[in-house]
Amino acid sequence: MFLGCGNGKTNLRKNDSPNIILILVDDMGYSDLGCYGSEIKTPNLDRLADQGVRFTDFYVSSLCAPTRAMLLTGVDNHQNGLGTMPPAHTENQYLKPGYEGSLNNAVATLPEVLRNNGYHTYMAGKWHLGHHEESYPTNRGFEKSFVFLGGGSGHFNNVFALGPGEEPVTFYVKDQDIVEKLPDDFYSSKNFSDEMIKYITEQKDDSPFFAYLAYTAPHDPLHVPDKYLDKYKGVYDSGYEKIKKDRLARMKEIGIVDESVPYNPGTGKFSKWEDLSDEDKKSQARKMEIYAAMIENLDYHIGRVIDALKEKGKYDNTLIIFMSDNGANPKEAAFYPGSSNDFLSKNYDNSIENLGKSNSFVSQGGSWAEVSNTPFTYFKTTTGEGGIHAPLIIAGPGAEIKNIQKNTGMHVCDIFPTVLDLAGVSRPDNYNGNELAPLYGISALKFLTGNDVMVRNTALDPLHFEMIECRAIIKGKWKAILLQIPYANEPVWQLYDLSTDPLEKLNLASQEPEKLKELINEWNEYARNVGYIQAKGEALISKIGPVEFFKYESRSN
Ligand SMILES: [Ca+2]
Repeated sequence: MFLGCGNGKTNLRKNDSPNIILILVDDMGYSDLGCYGSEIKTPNLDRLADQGVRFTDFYVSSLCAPTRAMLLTGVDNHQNGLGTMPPAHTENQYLKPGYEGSLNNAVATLPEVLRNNGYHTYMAGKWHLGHHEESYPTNRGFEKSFVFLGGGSGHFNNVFALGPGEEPVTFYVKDQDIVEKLPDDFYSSKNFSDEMIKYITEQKDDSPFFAYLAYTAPHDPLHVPDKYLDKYKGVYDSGYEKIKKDRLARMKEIGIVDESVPYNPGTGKFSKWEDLSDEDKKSQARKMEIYAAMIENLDYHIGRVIDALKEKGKYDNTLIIFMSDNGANPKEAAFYPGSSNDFLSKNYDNSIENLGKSNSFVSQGGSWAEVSNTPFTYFKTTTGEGGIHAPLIIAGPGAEIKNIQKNTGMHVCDIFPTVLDLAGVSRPDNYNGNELAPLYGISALKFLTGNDVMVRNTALDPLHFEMIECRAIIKGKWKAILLQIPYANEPVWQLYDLSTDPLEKLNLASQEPEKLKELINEWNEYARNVGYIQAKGEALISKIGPVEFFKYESRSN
């Protein structure tokens, strides 16, 4: 019997608790892995998928930091501090409870709970959950860490901000110390893996470990080491639509999507291949070549971590969870706060022959993002299926169920209680003297051990979403969704039947007004319960600037 860990000083975990590695990748679309239908070579992750379970209906937030906050706490993002993602706060949201912009004191993190129960806790990768010292990973449960604090940066050693508005949060931290200079041969996926391998292999005792490996690839800027630059040469010359069709066919062959799922022409908001000039076709194909190479490189480095576990004899007792934090990103580099096409052309060499190098800055862009999110519509930032639907693989001790699993009702908040259950550890009621917010997540243990047919029956226990004013609720086969302009023509609730229309094409709002009303009422009740604060007016950063904006944590104390 495993008791609650109370204030967490006693060691009540099982003697054979597994090691746990949580691997997160950034902005990778639903169909970008070989085992999810991609032409991109991901042999290590495909092998992992063969050994474990692949989910086809795993839901996340539409943006990086809120997903990360829910992953590490099991608590809804409006209660854990990421009610919105900095720097999107409007003045009426700024510094309000649940909108702190960093993990708040109403949550205990996975590493905090596991460490108090005898686990070693390591992190390498992107944090994005607070940039002041009190929010560093080492102050939120990690024993050792090497992290990038902000939302993104160049992947090589010339650290630069995504845009001038993100400069105050663009830096690396090793444990408690700001890293002044990265090694000359630094590349994000390589060095995060190196660091994690070091933590795991240098561990002196046999206690289990929890390792959070949060890669920044394939988030933009699209950067890849020289050796990988030409791995996908020519592969994307056939254009968006052909690649999308090929992926859909493979997804059907593998069994990721049903035979009945139609080809998705997309939102129509981005270019078609046939409309591009020859020069644009070349640069578009080149961008996707680099994006694909980043994912193959990522898979290679994940393989190195797995090999290190095998060499240490730890692989068999290690549970590995792999996921993406949100759908593929349609925005171009000029979108980031403070950036512009003029700023980019002054600061980067984006000539076609230089793409992928350390002094270039391009993004995947809308048309390719829609390919990455095949078969779904929409993308990162939206609550459309392409924004909140992510690949999820779980393999190792405790994951007895295998193969592709559909209709599981699995949400990112469920990872927290699932990991604790697998470790044989309970979440305390309070932590550091603070009462904790309720868990949104529910444990998938029964499902993973074959003792239940789903994680959550969403018909009885719906899933709710809100980020940057895009909203959604999924209840059984129904999904009500409210998208903002420009993703929708006007911000009104729409209704879809996901069982027959997973592409969200046929709005049933006028045919099923009662059903829609029921779902809107339930979403409103959810919003009230979690303390959602509707954004009013412009983002505050545009008024006070990034330096003032990012002082938020110290001002809230
Ligand atoms: Ca992301």
